[in-house]
Amino acid sequence: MLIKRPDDIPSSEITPEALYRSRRRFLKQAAFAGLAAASSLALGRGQQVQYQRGKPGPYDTSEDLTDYDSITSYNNFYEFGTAKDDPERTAGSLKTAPWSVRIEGEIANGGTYGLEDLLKGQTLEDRIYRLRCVEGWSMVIPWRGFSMAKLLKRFDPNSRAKYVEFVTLHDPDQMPGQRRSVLSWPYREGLRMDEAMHPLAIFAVGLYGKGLPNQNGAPLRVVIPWKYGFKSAKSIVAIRFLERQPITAWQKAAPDEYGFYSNVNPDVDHPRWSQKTERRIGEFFKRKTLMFNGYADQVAQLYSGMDLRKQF
Ligand SMILES: Nc1nc2c(c(=O)[nH]1)N[C@H]1C(S)=C(S)[C@@H](COP(=O)(O)O)O[C@H]1N2
Ligand SMILES: [Mo]
Repeated sequence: MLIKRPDDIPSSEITPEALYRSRRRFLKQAAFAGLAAASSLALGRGQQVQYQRGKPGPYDTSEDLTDYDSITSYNNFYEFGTAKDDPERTAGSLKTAPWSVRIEGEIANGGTYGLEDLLKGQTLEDRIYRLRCVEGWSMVIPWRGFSMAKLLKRFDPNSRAKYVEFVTLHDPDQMPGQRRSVLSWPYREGLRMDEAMHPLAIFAVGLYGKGLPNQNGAPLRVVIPWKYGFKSAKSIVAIRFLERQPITAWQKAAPDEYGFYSNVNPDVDHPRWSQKTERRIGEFFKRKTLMFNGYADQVAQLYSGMDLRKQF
């Protein structure tokens, strides 16, 4: 199906969500009726985004996509400010080419690799995943990316490599939010090796069939759909293979609130709010949050025998 930018209403007028939703529905019907080509239907700011949704793959959700405008204007990327619309406004200062990534730690082939080199031999795929932010909202995003396992294996991790750490760029000139110590910079995240090797884990280089906007973590970001959104480190410049579990930026900031695992789990409340429900961006009514963000059939076995209340 052809998906158009549904939103030709200025954001200042979006507040009545029901109106917004009925407009979306209208656009879908219009697309169905073959009227979508009429460019008058897509008047909003920025360019028009067309996206051909393919036959769903084994890991794709069939849920409606969150519209492009929301995915690219409602962001968490504290390096560019803490308000949701800061990254879209200010992430233009990030220079994403040339880009290189340091690969280090418990591996045979460490070194600094250019992004083109890392992409060599990888198959780019579109994956439609849910993203659940720990703050209680969610989106459905058509990522363009490639297998994390396939890239990691290329570096030949040795038997001591039990964890992998991802490090975001640290450069306050390009990332003005780093002049304030809201978090300990650079942003760091990590996974246990078997989690990183899971087929659902990807590196993204695009969304909606196009390149990744800076505010979404260009040119390379992590996507782990069964964990809270903050596990998905943006604009990464290092991948480190470690024997010991690393300490993530959020654990360092608030160890009682953010654990290393951070699996989406409706039964483990955040100390300051419930995680039982979520608001899908673009929808009015709340939804129930699903165990492992709806990916339990695929990932629950990674955690068998663990007490997920203690290892949250
Ligand atoms: N470097 C970095 N990565 C980050 C963040 C951040 O502040 N800095 N925010 C995280 C959080 S809290 C979420 S919910 C997702 C949001 O991704 P999106 O803006 O592409 O939806 O990015 C994650 N990755
Ligand atoms: Mo988040």
